[in-house]
Amino acid sequence: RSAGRSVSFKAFHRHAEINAYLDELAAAYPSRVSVQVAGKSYENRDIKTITITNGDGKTGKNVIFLDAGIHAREWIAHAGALYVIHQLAENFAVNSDLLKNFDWVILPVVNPDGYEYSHTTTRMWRKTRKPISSACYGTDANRNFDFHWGEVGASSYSCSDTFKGETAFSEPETQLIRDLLLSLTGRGKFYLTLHSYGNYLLYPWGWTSALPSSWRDNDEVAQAGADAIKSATGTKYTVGSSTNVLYAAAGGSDDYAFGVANFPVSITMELPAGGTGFNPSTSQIEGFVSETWVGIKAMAQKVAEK
Ligand code: ING
Ligand code: ZN
Repeated sequence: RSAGRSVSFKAFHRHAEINAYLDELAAAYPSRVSVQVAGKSYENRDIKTITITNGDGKTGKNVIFLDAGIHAREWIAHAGALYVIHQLAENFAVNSDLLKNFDWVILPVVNPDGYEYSHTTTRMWRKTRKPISSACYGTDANRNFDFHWGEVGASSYSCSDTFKGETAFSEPETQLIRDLLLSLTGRGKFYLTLHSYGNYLLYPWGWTSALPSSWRDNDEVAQAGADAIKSATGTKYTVGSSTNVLYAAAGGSDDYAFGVANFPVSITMELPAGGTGFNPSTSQIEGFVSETWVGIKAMAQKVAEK
C-alpha cells in the first residue's frame, strides 16, 4: 500500500475503496491526473474514469483506453487496472515514456453493481444487476454491445450467464462504454479490456471466425505482450482472434471498439487463474498484476510504434 492510499495489491478492494483511490490520486497529482464520473450503474453507483497524462498540457493526444470488471467475479481484472493506474500515476518517473504520446483513460470497475454483489452475496456472479424477469437478474455486458448483437455465443434466456440483454445496449454500463469509445474515435488507438481467466490475448473478431483485414497489427501488439510476459516470468499467453483461439461470442466490447468506434487495435486480456479460477488468493494478486503490467507496457510500446 502506498502511504495513505485506500488500496494495496495484497487484498481485493470494494468499489468504494477503488473510487476513493482514484480521488486520492487526482488530489495528489492535479497536474497529471483527473477523475470523471462517466455515469451511473443501474443501482446508482458512480462509475468513474481516471485520465492520466504527463502534464505537458498538450490536448488532443492519442488515447489508450483500458477497462476492467465488465464481469463481476473476475476480481483480478479490477486489481490489474488498479495496478496500471498505480504505475502510471505514482511511478510516473519510471513510466513517463508511456505517457509521452498517449493519454490513458482507465475505467477500473465497469460493473460495480455486479462487483459488489460478488463480494456480498454470490462470489461467482458475472452479469449486471438489472432485473429482467421475476426470477432472473442481469445481462452479460460482454454480449450487449450493438455489433452483430446476439448472432452467436449469446443466450436469449434471461437466467443464463451469457444473456445478451433485452436489446443491444440495454444496460447503462454498456451505454457508458459505448459513449466513451465513440467520443474517442480518431484519437483512440488502443482499446484494452481486462477479464479473467486463462492467459489469453484475444483480438477481433468474436462474432466470426474470419479475420479483419488489419488482424496483423492486432496480432503484433498481442504477441509483443505475450513475449514480454514470457521473458519476464515464463508465463505463457495464447494469442489469436477470440473465435479462433477461445470461442465465438458476439456483442463483446472489443468487437465494438474495433468495428464501430474504429480503434485500430482492440484486445481482450484474460489474466491468470488462481484458486478456483476466478478466485486467486490475496497472496497471488501482486505477482499476477505486476506480470500483467509487463505485458501491457510492451503492448503500449508496440502501439506507439505503429
Ligand atoms: N471471457 C470472454 C467472454 O466474454 C471473449 C471471452 C471476449 C469472447 C471477447 C469473445 C469475445 O466470454 C471471459 N472470461 O469473460
Ligand atoms: Zn470476463
